[in-house]
Amino acid sequence: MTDADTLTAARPSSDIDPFSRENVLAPYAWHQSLHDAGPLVWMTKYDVWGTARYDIAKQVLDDWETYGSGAGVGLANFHTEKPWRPPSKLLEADPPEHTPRRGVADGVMAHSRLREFRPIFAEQAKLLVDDLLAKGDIDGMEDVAKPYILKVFPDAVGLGPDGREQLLDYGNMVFNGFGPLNDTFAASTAAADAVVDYVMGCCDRDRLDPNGLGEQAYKAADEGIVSNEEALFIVRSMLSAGLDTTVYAIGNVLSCFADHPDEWEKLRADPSKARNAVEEVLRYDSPFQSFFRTTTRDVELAGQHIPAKTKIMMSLGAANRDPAFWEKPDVFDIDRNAAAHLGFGFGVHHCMGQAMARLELQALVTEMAKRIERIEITGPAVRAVNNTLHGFETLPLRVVAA
Ligand code: OVM
Repeated sequence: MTDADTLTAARPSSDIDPFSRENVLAPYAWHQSLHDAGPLVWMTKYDVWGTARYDIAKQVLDDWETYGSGAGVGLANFHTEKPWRPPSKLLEADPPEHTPRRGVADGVMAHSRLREFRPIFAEQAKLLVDDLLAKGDIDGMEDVAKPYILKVFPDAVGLGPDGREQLLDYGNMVFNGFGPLNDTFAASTAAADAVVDYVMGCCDRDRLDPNGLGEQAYKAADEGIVSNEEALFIVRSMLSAGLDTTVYAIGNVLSCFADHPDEWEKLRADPSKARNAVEEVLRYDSPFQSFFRTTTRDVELAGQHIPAKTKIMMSLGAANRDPAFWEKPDVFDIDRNAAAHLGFGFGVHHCMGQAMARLELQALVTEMAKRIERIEITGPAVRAVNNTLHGFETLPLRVVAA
């Protein structure tokens, strides 16, 4: 093909609204049509490009110079639209500004540093499973995901005990805010002022436990690696990204195993499979559904000419089931190698909290696998409505002791 051919190649387009209520509740059908429409598809509803393809999503994520984050990683284009909150100094920034901040955040959240949390999370998981087995009939969100994460993660960062449920309200807003400012977003901002005040207060150095992870970011500011304001924003990033994501992930873990009792049996037979089982859940039913980048220059991608300052949506949930990359993508199999999923993103912005998320999830899944024989769905599970996250609002379950 010559350049001229490429430039006149048909432009696949789609009128799918990835953020409509029906589509966030049930993404897999439209993922399929987006995938089938082409590698890169013009989304007429929002005037952005979109991809459901693993290779394209990864290529975009891997090239921060061409596909930047500074104009926002949601639908809003900061070149022309005002961000709804002051942008993240990690997520919504590019090198070189991003680099020292990310270095500090990586140091704080490094796996080597987090290992000390393993026995603490295991102990919390044990207490939680005691409680679940005493109850028998439970809600996967209210009784498992939320209490566990609201205990272990804010404890690790160094927050006080009061008001923590507001972290989930904040996250709900943040993740809706990566989509359009639609009814879903509006509904989540009802108590915005109080919730934002609470979260920003939590980022204050004086309020953080000196032994927690938040204080570590400020220590880097003492050393002059980042400014105090940047340290505060690193803590804000932890509190923005660290709660709802893992809460939704736990709900998806429970639903996957309730729906696939044979896979639960496999895990019970060898709880050391918890590690890969967690990755497979993140692939098969990704809590994190989509992110955007913005072109920093004119570029050719998948045969399309894309001008500078154009948004590209990467449907990570779809990429994680792309049949061109995964064998039998719609099969939930805890023995498959799921490590290459894009649920934590890829490239310079890949999830800074992934070691933490894995430790939290693995501790809980391991304890459950050792002590719970069966997880059964006992009533209608209700999916949550969120512009970016995919998970449950309610998940009625019965757990049966081994
Ligand atoms: C941040 C942030 C917020 C939400 C998600 C995220 C997935 C980062 O404030 O930096 O990464």
